[in-house]
Amino acid sequence: MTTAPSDPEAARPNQLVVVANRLPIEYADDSTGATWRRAPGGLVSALEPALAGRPATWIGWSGRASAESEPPLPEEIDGLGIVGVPLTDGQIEQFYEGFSNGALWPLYHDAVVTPSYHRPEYMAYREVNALFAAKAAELAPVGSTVWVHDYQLQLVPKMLRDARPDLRIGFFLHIPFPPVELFAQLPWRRQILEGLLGADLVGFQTHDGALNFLAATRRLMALDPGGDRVNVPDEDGYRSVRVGAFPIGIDATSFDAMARNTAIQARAEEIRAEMGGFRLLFLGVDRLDYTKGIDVRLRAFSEGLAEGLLDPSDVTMLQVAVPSRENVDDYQHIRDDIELLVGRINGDLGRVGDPAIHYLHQSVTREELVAMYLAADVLLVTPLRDGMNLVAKEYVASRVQESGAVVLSEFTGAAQQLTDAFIVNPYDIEGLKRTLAAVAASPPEELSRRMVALRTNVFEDDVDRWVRTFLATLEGHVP
Ligand code: ADQ
Repeated sequence: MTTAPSDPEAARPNQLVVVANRLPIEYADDSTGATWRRAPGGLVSALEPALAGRPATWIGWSGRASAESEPPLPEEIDGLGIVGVPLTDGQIEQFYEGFSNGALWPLYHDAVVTPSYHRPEYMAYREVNALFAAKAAELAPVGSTVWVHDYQLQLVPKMLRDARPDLRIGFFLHIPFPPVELFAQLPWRRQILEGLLGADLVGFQTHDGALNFLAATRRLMALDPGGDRVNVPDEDGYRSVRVGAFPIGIDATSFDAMARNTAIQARAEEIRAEMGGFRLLFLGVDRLDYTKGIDVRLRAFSEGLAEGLLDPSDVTMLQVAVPSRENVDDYQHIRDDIELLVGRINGDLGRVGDPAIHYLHQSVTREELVAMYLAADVLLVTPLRDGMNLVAKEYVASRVQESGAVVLSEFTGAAQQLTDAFIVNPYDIEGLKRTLAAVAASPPEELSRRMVALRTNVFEDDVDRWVRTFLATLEGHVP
């Protein structure tokens, strides 16, 4: 069925419609009263350069259950049109916490915890995807471009194409796409593949992700992908869908500028002083998620201390874990596991006023985050699997003195690009421990050589390039 846009005369092919699970705004109830404001960071900052200069609308969920009484959503923020997709408590539980984060998230991250597949949750996923698709079909001007984001909305491209074949539809997956042997577990694998193939361009963080997807279309749908295209049968014969890797970057210049701010530099000094006398500060910064390998690095660090590979008077560690998905069982378990581990390590290896591991379970401001990046000598990024990992890139962009080191899991998308990091296998605690000791013993010139190379990469492949390349490929400016 084809639905016309509400104002079909308003053909504005230059218009960009972004469809993402979350709107780029947050609800704040502070001294100035209850209000909506722009959420800091995130996808909206990433897309900002692309949105400037062309009319754009963002369709997403506010992050609050629709039953809550609160001020209505703003119609626009900084020139960006805002359109909410209200969700009920039941939909949030089944579509978001259930299918998205209990089935798809673990499955797409190598099933590091066991995915749970529940039919009512998939039904809710389909129902909510239909709500997003209907909103985009209603609002997108004739011939315009719609960019759909991430694993929560994989059915939207096909639903939208069925309703509005005039649109140019792009999809980008921010998390890994798993090997077909794993993906094949999913009872609704065919629906997901058909959903994604509704797009003109399907983008992944890495070549491996793109290849896994193409292999799934071959194995599970008997299609015959060739190169970076797969032909999908439709009523006119077939439609060609382009598939590719578009590794996401960060706004490196803004991290660099913050790191040159004297107040933030002073705060970095203060953090080091508050943590006591040591030569090297190891830092971890993550959403508290079982994919991030937080426990792995805590174990390697503490074993390194206990075995004398690392000198306790020389090194210390700060782990910041931002609360995440706290209604999902596996996230409650990982929090308990990590906090038990931190307690044990500090009990065994700490001294009064001098814990081996400083641990914060909280979100920090961007300024404080950059101060931490500036204060830390070694960043530990040890996910068991991660689509990209922006923290690694943010740390590099903040190291304006060209010092410091990144220990980086080979199972992150970032490892494909940040090849001058110390690349580790997070499943190999012995190897990780030895790498920590090697980094601690590395001459500053060697670390600086690596950091210069890392910075070149992060500044060249920044978010602006990501957006421009994706949209140019989708809109046909790139052959
Ligand atoms: P995430 O899994 O959320 O993103 P990541 O890429 O590291 O992981 O981004 C996390 C963001 O949160 C960073 O911008 C970081 O600064 C911020 N952050 C982390 N801890 C914080 C804290 N304590 N306080 C405040 N801010 C904090 C998903 C995929 C990734 C992919 C991104 C983007 O899982 O693989 O890189 O999307 O595509």
